[in-house]
Amino acid sequence: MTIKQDAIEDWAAVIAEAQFGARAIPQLTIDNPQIDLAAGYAIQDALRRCYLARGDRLVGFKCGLTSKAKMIQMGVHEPGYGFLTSGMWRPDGGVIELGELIHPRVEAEIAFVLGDDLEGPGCTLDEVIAATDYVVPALEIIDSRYENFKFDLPSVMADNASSARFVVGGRTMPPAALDLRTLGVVLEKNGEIAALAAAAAVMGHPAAAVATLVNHLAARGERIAAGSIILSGGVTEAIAVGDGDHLCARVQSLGDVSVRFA
Ligand code: OOG
Ligand code: MG
Repeated sequence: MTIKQDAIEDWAAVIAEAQFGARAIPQLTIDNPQIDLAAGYAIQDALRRCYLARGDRLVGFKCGLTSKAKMIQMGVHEPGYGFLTSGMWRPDGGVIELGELIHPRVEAEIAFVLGDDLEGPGCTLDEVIAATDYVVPALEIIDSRYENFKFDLPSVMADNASSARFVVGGRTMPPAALDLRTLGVVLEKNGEIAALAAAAAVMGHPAAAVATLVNHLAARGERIAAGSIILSGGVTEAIAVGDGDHLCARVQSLGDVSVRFA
């Protein structure tokens, strides 16, 4: 069944309103079961145009649902991808405004910043490492616009893979200087350990997740430009947060990144 572009634009407007207004909406596919994964990404593309029309800049991309812990937590067993804009970026050690979000959760991730363009198809882990200027610790604040944080893959991709805010911090390091698989990650909430993992939790190697993103974009006629930031996906389950909570990710060899919620 072909879905008309008008319908894609209408659904993107519904998602945009939920995102900018921080209002939960029913999962898109409940009333619109015809929305398949291709339509979900078409809605995400239309949503991206809404962001850019508001003056946001595209600063990079994200991989999501790339670790077993995340897949089990969300009940979705395939990775997905989203875009990151300048307006989603927050400073390390800063405050995240809860009034702008619905029911945020925090993920510890390894971020890649590209020194060279990356283009698929057939992009490999080694090509990702060669094109990466540096890796750096990141916290992603996800905030599904769907009621009860419940979704299937098409509806969450329409919602830009739950992207809301992200923070990078700690130290930058060239990836060739590290074994990214055995990199230890500790996620703390209010000074206590909330979750732990090694970065291999993400597809065996976080650069492998980035390669799948590059190949996903290639199939859509897009490449990733040098200078882009890429989140490779939460290494553990996401942690729900509320007023006053302080979240910190400590990453082996790469230092800390933290935020507070208010
Ligand atoms: C979808 C986004 C998942 C990650 O790092 O796994 C994600 C969600 O769980 O809401 O960003
Ligand atoms: Mg994430």
